[in-house]
Amino acid sequence: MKTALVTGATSGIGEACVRAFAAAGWRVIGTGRREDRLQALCDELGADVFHPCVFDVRDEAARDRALEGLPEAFAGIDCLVNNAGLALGLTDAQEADLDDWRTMIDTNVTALVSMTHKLLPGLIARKGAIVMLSSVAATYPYTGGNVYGGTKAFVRQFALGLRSDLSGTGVRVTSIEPGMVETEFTTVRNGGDQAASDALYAGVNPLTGQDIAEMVLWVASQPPHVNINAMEVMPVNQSFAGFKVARET
Ligand code: NDP
Ligand code: 8X3
Repeated sequence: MKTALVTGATSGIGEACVRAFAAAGWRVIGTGRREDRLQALCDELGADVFHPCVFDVRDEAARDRALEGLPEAFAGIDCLVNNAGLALGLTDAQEADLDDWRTMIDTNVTALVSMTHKLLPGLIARKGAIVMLSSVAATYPYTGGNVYGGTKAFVRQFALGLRSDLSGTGVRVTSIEPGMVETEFTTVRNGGDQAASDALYAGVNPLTGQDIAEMVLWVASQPPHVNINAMEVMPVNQSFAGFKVARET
């Protein structure tokens, strides 16, 4: 029985990954700050299948305590799903809140790098897999995407760079790059404004957390000689817009 660690398991894509991996016969460690949600997953899936780890990914000491306290059955991690992340705000850079930028960088970049570094020795020993949640925002800039897009471009490039470094170890690394997935993402981005989230997704038939979770599971379930480097995915109703042009007259 293999074990996956999914960061950001309290909601959206991460929560769906927990269910998908558990249904496929994996043990799953789920992390997040909202203990009640992790406990609910544990109640649903059973303590022999799901182990909750409550910590803020930016708090390395809390993370290390949680990892050191893993039950023996969950201690060997075969797949790290680096999913925890967020966007804050959609304002132009010149009006953005620097603290929001710091929070995105600390969560989406610094914590993800640190978690990866922490688990790499074990993943190498077990010839495991790392799946990173990047975004279409890594490749396609949009107004107000500034630092969020920058963090996701980092995630994509970090994943590809890891592939290079880990050559010969048997460890597989993948960057998953979704477009619009209806989760709590847009509510969080808009400071808790559920109506803004509902308006964005209305009539779009967006991707679901489960759509992405099935891709993550598929990537992690490939035969050992197959590495999916990157996967970009959008809802059919989302596509590309043209360049914007500012006119001086
Ligand atoms: P949600 O807001 O639904 O879920 C985000 C998850 O990240 C939650 O479980 C949250 O847990 C966790 N998280 C955020 N900050 C922290 C923190 N400081 N410490 C611990 N956990 C944290 O969003 P999604 O499921 O949509 O997002 C998951 C990932 O997918 C993100 O990296 C996002 O950038 C990416 N993505 C999302 C897309 C979308 O359209 N939804 C598209 C492309 C990529 P808690 O609050 O309990 O700590
Ligand atoms: C989330 C998708 O298009 O809002 O990464 O940036 S988008």
